Amino acid sequence: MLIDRAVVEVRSGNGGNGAISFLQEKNMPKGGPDGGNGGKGGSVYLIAKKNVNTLLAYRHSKVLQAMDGGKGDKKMRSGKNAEDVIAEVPVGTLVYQEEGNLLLADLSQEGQMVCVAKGGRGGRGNAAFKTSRLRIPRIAENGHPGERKRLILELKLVADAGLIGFPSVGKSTFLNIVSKANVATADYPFTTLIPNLGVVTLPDSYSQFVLADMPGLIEGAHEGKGLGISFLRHIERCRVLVHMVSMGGERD
Ligand SMILES: Nc1nc2c(ncn2[C@@H]2O[C@H](COP(=O)(O)OP(=O)(O)OP(=O)(O)O)[C@@H](O)[C@H]2O)c(=O)[nH]1
Ligand SMILES: [Mg+2]
Repeated sequence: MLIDRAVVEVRSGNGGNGAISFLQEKNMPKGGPDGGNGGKGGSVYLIAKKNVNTLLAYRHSKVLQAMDGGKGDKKMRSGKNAEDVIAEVPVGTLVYQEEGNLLLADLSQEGQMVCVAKGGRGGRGNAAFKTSRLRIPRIAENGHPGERKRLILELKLVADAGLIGFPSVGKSTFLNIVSKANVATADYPFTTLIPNLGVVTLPDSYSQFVLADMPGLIEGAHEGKGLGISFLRHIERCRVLVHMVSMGGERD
């Protein structure tokens, strides 16, 4: 199975409620309002990372959830802001909102980050409602709710050149020779199940480009034959396609 698509649910935290409280001290029995504000709910972010190669991690942990903000407290104490959740995805990940199939982000650069669920704002405590007219406010705000969304993550490799061709024509062998990649090669078809990347350094030793080795392509792939069309999305972003042809004669 190609790990290049995953469905995840993201949930940001609710904001904490504001507090209703009045200062009570021996020498000041009727102190003013001192209810603090609620803390912010945590947000969920996705960040593109070069060292992450697949969406495999999202096959198993399908929910990314941030915590709720803390409640406000007496003595003007604000609730704790919840920590954000920052999840790493491969460079080249497209992020869609499932509802409406809306493209939210195209994470094509290392370190690029997108907020996919914003944490709820904390509610204001009653101290914030004090005015010259309203000296004893008995009201506070509830925290704002967090968001919940289902996302579709889709990985398209970002490569300069892509190697395509029938199974077992030597695509992976070629990649291993021209780059430092060390991918499996064997004399049976469909040895390569997921695309592999290698960095090719040119003889001037300054210029480099990224070469992608693809699974074998057979006639009818666009109709689902062989490994089907699911990996073809990876070659859409290659600037050059190199079609390898075996010189060994007719295949059986
Ligand atoms: N005779 C000969 N054999 C080769 C050559 N290049 C690769 N091979 C052999 O051909 C077989 C298939 O090579 P791979 O590199 O795995 O081929 P591939 O195109 O990546 O195959 P899939 O991943 O299955 O699509 C291996 O046993 C290689 O050792 C070549 O130039 N000459
Ligand atoms: Mg191969």
